[in-house]
Amino acid sequence: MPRGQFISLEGLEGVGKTTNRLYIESLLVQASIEVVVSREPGGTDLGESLRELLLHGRAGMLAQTELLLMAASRSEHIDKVIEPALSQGRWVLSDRFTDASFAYQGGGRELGANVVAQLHSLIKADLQPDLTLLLDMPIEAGMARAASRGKLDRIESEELAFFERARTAYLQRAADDPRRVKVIDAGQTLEQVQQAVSEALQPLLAKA
Ligand code: Z5A
Repeated sequence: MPRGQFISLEGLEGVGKTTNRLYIESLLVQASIEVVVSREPGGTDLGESLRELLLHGRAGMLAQTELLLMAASRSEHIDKVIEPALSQGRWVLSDRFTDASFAYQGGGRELGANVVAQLHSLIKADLQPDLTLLLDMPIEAGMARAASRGKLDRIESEELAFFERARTAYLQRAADDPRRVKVIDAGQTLEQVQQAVSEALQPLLAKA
């Protein structure tokens, strides 16, 4: 059985990840591809408990504690959900993966890319998605979209400079690996964004 394809969706607040996750899922289902849709932090029972702590726990968590908890969730997710699905020929669509730690903890929290990479090698999270869609738009515009959802969680409540550093780190990841990471202008109309998403998926769909 051929191994499944692994797609991750990334981007800052309000860029439309959930909206486009649903769209990608519908494209894959139309193509008769069996897909496991998941997310980080989360994706397993333990990962979802860690997510609760990470997003809604008390303020004052150390940056390195945040990184370690993200990594713990990721380790469980890879071992119990992603690898089994891919090896059974199913595709995996994950709402965020390793690039998010490079962006938010490496960039936003200023821990640096080397620390994130070292931790990933320690937990054997060197798995790379076959395709990463990075939805990108100016931070204030994304925040205005996200604000319409109501109360902000612990990370969403950070200052603007934090998100600027995270965005820079995301774009650096894309510049370092343009074959894998496709940057999509999320500030366009939803139809235009979906057109770009669909085009980025074509090389993978052609292999299915
Ligand atoms: N995190 C981390 O720090 N380190 C890590 O390693 C990992 C994660 C894995 C997870 O939150 C948090 O964890 C996240 C990073 C951190 N923290 N922050 N801050 P999440 O991923 O679950 O939550 P989110 O970032 O808020 O994602 P989301 O729920 O998918 O929201 P979204 O991207 O904003 O998507 P949306 O709800 O589809 O869109 C927002 C609104 O915009 C909505 O009303 C849409 O109808 C609208 N929309 C979407 N597209 C368009 C277009 N094109 N035009 C106009 N309006 C649009």
